[in-house]
Amino acid sequence: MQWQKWCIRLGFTAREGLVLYTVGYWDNGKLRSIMYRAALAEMVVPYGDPGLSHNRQNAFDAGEYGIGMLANSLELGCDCLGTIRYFDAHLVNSHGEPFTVKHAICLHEEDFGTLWKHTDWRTQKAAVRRSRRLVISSIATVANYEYGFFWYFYLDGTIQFEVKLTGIVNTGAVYGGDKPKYATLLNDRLMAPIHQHFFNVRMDMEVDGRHNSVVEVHTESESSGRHNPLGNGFYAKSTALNTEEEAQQIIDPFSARYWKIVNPHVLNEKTREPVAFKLIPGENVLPFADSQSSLVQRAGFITKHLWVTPYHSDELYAAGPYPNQHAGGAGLPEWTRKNHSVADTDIVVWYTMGHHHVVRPEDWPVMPMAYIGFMLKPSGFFPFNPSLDVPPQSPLHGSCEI
Ligand SMILES: [Cu+2]
Repeated sequence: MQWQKWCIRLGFTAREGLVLYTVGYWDNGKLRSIMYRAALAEMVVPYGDPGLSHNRQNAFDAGEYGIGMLANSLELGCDCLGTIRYFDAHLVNSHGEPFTVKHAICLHEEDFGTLWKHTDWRTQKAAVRRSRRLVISSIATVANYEYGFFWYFYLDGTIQFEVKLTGIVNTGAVYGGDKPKYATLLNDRLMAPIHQHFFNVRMDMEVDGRHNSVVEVHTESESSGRHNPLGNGFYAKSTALNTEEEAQQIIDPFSARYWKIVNPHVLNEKTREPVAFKLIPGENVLPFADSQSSLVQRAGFITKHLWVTPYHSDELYAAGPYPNQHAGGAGLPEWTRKNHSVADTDIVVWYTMGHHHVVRPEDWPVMPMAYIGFMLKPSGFFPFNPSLDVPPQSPLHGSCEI
């Protein structure tokens, strides 16, 4: 499909649900590639109650259930508003029989506030443009929970992935009237255990071509001395992540860490720096389960937020192809053991994000939507703001451009 300057192919699989292929952006008459393939690669929901009936709860919602298998048929006017294009998903059940999930994918455009604005204080003249985004979404019901998977494409070249969490929290009975340590009381008979929702998204990157590298960027304070007389200095420091081991990273919000996917062979026409997209983490957390626990052994991908691997056609799922009752160690920890080079090659970027859920009484009996996600933003991919050419709106009164 094409929308504004975006060009994207859509797919849908039983295990991953939504799959995006060949994500590109029309730039001055040339279609520039950004990602070859992107999809949810695994999910796991560890619960924190060590009690008998809860200590084995850790569903791998993608690898065990299949997010695509559980997709809802979306309803116009309920799940999505406005001008909608729906896509059906054609899948095969466990008996090998084909079936169709009608309206499994919703495609629509929505207003997203102000794209950019400036008022010239000398002349009091203002220019303003509205932001719009293309939304590609699908919602799955995994037993008690609902997960919405939303890709957003913006006019300024930004890509966003967001998971929306709703549905009914997992609960247990309360015995003896004690205040539960590992759960939130919902009423005098019912509690909801503390838990986490981990998602891993696999992105086969292709920023302006197949061979890419990854760079870690964080900000440091300048040392004191004559070169920093007023002590105000700080700067962004870049470090190339050349191997799979170096590329195993966690977020660091206090140093404003992000990661750039660069193409060392294509330079920005203004800055002469390699073109890049940056991965900006959102909310995130690490697991609290013991590193030797069955859960962490089987879901090793949750111990790091960033993984980078050289492309391999059978490496699609972060916890390995068959996580159900697996002894552990499969997937990303196994593939990266040989510490391959990930510099200037066909790379796959895997991002793990964890939503931490200390249940609130207000999450009962049905949970208001919670959100977790990340952004991919052009960072030296364009020579300047690519949304300068967005036309002004036609307002009801007056003009958006005086
Ligand atoms: Cu939850």
